[in-house]
Amino acid sequence: MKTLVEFIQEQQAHIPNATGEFSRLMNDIGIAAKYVNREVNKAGLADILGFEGHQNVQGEDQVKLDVFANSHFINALEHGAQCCAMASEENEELITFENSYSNRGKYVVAIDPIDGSSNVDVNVPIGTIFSIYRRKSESGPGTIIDLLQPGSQMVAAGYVMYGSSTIMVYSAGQGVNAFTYEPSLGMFLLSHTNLRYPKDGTIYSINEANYIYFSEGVKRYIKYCQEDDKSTNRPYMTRYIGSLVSDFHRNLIRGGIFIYPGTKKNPNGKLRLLYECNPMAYMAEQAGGMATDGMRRILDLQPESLHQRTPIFIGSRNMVSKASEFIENFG
Ligand code: P6P
Repeated sequence: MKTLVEFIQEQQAHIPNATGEFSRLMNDIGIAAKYVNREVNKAGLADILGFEGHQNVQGEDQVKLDVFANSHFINALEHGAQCCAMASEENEELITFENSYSNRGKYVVAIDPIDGSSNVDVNVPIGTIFSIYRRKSESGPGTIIDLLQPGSQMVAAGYVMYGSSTIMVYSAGQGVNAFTYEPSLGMFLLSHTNLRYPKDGTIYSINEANYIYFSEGVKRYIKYCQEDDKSTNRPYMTRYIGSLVSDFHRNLIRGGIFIYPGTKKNPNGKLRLLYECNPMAYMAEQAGGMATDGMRRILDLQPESLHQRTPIFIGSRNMVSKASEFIENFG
């Protein structure tokens, strides 16, 4: 079995002029994920449930696990000194570090420390989502410009899913690989190599409770998924966990499409570009899939602010293309 650390070292060997800084950054994320994993696994016991008593930038009650995870990832990256700034779902403003070591860091990280935290108290799998960019500023603390880069500039992205087992899935541009956590060893072990979407899938994931607020194109695509046509394996199956990492991971393994579209109430949808849609879109493309906002490639979108939202259609290439046709033809 190959550990995450060994795999990262091996990948570094393929990167010309690699100096080990990226490897160190990835290992820092892996260490923080172990701490979070331990807390998630005892969430029901450690009185970690219940709301922290104040709200995060999204106006949502902050669950203690959010706070715990956020602080661990920030501390790990600050002390690893490879990251000069961060954007986090839990922090309204850009996160920079006072210590001079971090300010020499070459990278910046956008992170959702616990995505789907409202699922914690019903034991539905939750996840951490992260994306890594090279800084653009020359020196000193990172700046917001370093974080507002299009996803096409990403150097790596990944997620940790705290589910029936804990798995870290990431890509640094050489395909997507997954590492399952072995708690008795305290290590992430390579369990899935070069994950690829099946070109076609038969699962569609969307919260149909919002049906009346969807555009005509989305409504017609949903009906297309439900039509009886054995030659195209329809009707498809609908699967929706309400935890992005879980819905994404299932579709990556089995094939499928996840859609969180804009609605009449929320034209830009719900999911955040920087630390939810961009990292997932990067991994989807690395796995042979596709990710658009219904019309444009997610990774081409130019972010204007840290917490901006975007509609997202992501998954098996042929399914996303078909959905985009409906959006194009019916709006
Ligand atoms: P809805 C969880 O709150 C989350 O941010 C994602 O993990 C998930 O895909 C989405 O929101 C679910 O949203 O509106 O369907 O409950």
